[in-house]
Amino acid sequence: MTKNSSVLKFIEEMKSIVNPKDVVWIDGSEKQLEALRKTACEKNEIIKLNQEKLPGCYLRRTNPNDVARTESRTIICTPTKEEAGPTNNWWEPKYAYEKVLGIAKNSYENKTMYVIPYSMGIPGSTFAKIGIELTDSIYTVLNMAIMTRVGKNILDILGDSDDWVRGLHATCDVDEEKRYVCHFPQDKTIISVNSEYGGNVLLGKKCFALRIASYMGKKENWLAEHMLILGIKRPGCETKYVCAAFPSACGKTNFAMLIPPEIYRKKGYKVWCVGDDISWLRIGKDGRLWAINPENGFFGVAPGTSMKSNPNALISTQKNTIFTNVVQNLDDNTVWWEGLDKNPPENALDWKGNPWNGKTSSEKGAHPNSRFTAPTKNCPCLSPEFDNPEGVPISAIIFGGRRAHTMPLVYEALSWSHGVFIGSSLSSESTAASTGKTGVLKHNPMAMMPFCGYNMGDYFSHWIKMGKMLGKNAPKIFNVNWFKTNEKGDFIWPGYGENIRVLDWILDRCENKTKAKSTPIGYMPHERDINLEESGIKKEDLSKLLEVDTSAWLNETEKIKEFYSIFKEKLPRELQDELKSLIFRLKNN
Ligand code: OXD
Ligand code: MN
Repeated sequence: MTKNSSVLKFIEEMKSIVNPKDVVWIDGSEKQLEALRKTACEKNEIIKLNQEKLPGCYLRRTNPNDVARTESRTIICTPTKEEAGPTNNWWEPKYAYEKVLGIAKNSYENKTMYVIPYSMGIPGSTFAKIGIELTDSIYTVLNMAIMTRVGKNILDILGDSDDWVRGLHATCDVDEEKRYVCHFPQDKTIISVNSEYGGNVLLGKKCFALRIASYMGKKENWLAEHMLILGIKRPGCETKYVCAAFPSACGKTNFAMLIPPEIYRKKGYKVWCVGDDISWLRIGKDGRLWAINPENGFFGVAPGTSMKSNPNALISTQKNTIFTNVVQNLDDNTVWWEGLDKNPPENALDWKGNPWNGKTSSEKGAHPNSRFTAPTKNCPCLSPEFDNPEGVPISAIIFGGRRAHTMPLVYEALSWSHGVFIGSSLSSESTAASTGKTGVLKHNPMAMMPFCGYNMGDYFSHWIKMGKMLGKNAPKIFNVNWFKTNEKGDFIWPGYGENIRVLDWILDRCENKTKAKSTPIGYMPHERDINLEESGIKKEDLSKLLEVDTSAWLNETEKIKEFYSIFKEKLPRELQDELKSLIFRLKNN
């Protein structure tokens, strides 16, 4: 399929290590993909679902030890430890290559090597970058064919260039003790062994589009971020776009596909989804910040997705979708997960494939991190700009976490560097998207902690530098928190579609249509400026949501100080100054 010598050399090298029985190039054709689906069904790697109710849909059960990203075994392999920084696992590259290639050795024996040429972003556009993933897993091929733009045309665009990201995925024995996801940013190389779970093996996603791309962005003056992109059409205004960074499973997909409440819809509000997980941001010719979603599919968390919580996501999963680790309803060969509806199947198999009765079982049927891999094109609110190779201009950047206390519903940064400070001190209660305990408060700067491919102190400096380059064109930065709770532990803010009320204020601020209140933590809305019309939200609840508790905030600054200390001299002076100024403002309020 190609004469590109760097591609052929890489494949030969990897072949000599993993030792496949044959090599198949993925050309992107429906015919080839359909044949692969058939083979995977025959080998019981995937299960064909009811094709009348769920056309083109399949189910996959992964090994129960392999259900989430393994952060503790995700490694940045740079010549020095300092380049990887204090928040990443680090291995010296020579050691890493020997170790993981040693594990992968002969692991393709009697298996086919699939070569997947793919593009992150519209093939051939300024934003786009090319990768080639080698894998022994058809499930991985089928997922990559949804999540990225795959095919022969990518090799044509690549031509003779060796500017592409190398990827080797070896399923091996799915042994969790030998599972590693290694990144070599200098070599633009990713090697993943002993997993078959999405985030560990769909190498275009977190590995390339965030870890390797963040490193490229630093060198080339752009940003690769863990951010959704959405467009908001307000009556009488042109559509404006915002990016938002939330840690995994904090409702990013729901926010990206928000449906405004009826009263807003009647007025003419509409939200368009450009992306739900990753943004690549560049300074455009006009000096503004422009963003694309480099992916082509959604790899969304299934539990909790319903016609009520996110009809756009649910509709996106009704055709040509791969479900992973959800319940299989044996009566009609469809799927189910907790939170889909109040009618769990009685005659079913749980995510491990064991008999399961949703009416009587006390166990969950779907894994909390079970997923759907769905084409973006299925999304009813997909932005008409999704395929625009230039991307969309960004008016605001929003950070947010899952915080029961302290963080108000919304506040605005005083400046770009204050916004970088807010992003860098983002923290959230942990969820099931990665292995480890849930419900623990963790720092997660820009929601990038598990995804930054280099020293996070340098990453903060890069953000500061981007702000300087953007100058007066820099978008405003905001922080939101949908998850504040009352004394009983219940969420105060209803979230979901009602979040448009906060977006409305954010856009008013971006367009200089409303004044804000100055507080020690930043600009905040006057209560009258958050429209509660037909929301059922009480005024006193809004006051609680907009409260700034000085002593809780001073306590927060202590935690930030402690977190910052890990970056030592890499912490940019601007962020130290922002922390000092915040403490000063809180003490002198
Ligand atoms: C994801 C994640 O899968 O952030 O998007 O974990
Ligand atoms: Mn994510």
